[in-house]
Amino acid sequence: MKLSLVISTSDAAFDALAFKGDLENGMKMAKNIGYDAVEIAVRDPKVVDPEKINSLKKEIGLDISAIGTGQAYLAEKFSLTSEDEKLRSGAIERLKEHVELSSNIGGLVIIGLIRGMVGSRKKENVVDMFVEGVREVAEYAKRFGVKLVIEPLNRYESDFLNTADETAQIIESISMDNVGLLLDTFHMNIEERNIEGSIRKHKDILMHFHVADSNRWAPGYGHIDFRSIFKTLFEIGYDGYISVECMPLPGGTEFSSKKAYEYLSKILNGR
Ligand code: LER
Ligand code: MN
Repeated sequence: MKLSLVISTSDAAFDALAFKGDLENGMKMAKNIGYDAVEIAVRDPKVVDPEKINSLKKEIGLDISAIGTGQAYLAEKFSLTSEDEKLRSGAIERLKEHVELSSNIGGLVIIGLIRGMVGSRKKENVVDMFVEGVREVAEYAKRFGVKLVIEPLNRYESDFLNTADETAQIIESISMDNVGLLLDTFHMNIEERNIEGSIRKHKDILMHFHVADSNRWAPGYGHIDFRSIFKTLFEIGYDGYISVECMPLPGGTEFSSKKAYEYLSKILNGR
C-alpha cells in the first residue's frame, strides 16, 4: 500500500497559473515529506495542461493517485442526476474530459458530489439516472483503460449514497469492471456500523481509500482505530493507495500532512 496526499489547488478555470503554482508547490511538499503520489481536484480539465503535469511528475518523482471532480458540481452545478438536461449531459461530458485527463496523467476518476442530490424526488428515478450516466462515462473510460470510483459521502454532505452497502449495490447494477468503490474513513465513521466489517464485505470492488481521523484532522488526532483498519486492508490484500484527505489540522497544511505521513507509515511498517 502506498501513501498519497490530497492537495488543494485553486480553481483552474479562473486562474490557470495559480493552479500550476499550487500544484507544483503541493507536489514538492508531498515529495519532501515522503508521499508516493498526490490526488488533485480538477474542475475543468480543459484548462489544465497535461504536459506540464507530466513534466512535474517526472521532475519531482511523484504519481497522481486520483482526480477529484466535485468542483464541477459546486461551482457549475453539473450533476449526473440533475433534472436540468443541460446540467446532466454537461456532467457526463465533463467527466469524459476527466477520463481523458486521467488517461494522460494517471489517476482514478472520483465520482463524489457530482452524483447530485435526491431532494424531494423519488429515489428510484434518481438511481436510474445515476446508473445510466455512470455507465456512459464508464464505457468511454474503458476505451482509455481508466477506472472510476464512487465514494459514499456522509449524510451531512449528501442525501444520495451515504453507505458502503448502498454504493456497492449501485456498482453491482452498473456492472462494469472499471467502476469501483472509494471508501473514506471520515464518512465511514459517521455512516458505517462497523468500519472493518464494511471494508471486508466490499473487498472485491474496493479501488481507492481516503483517510482522515474522526474529526477530519490528520490521522492520529481523533479516535479512529487506524491500526485495526490497516490490518483489515492488509488481510483483504488491498493494493491501492491510502490517500490522506484531511483538514489542515493541526498546525496548517504542511505540519498536518507531515504528521499524517509519520503516523500512517509507522503503522504500515508495523511499528
Ligand atoms: C471527497 O473525497 C470527500 O470526501 C468529500 O467529503 C469532499 O466534499
Ligand atoms: Mn473523501
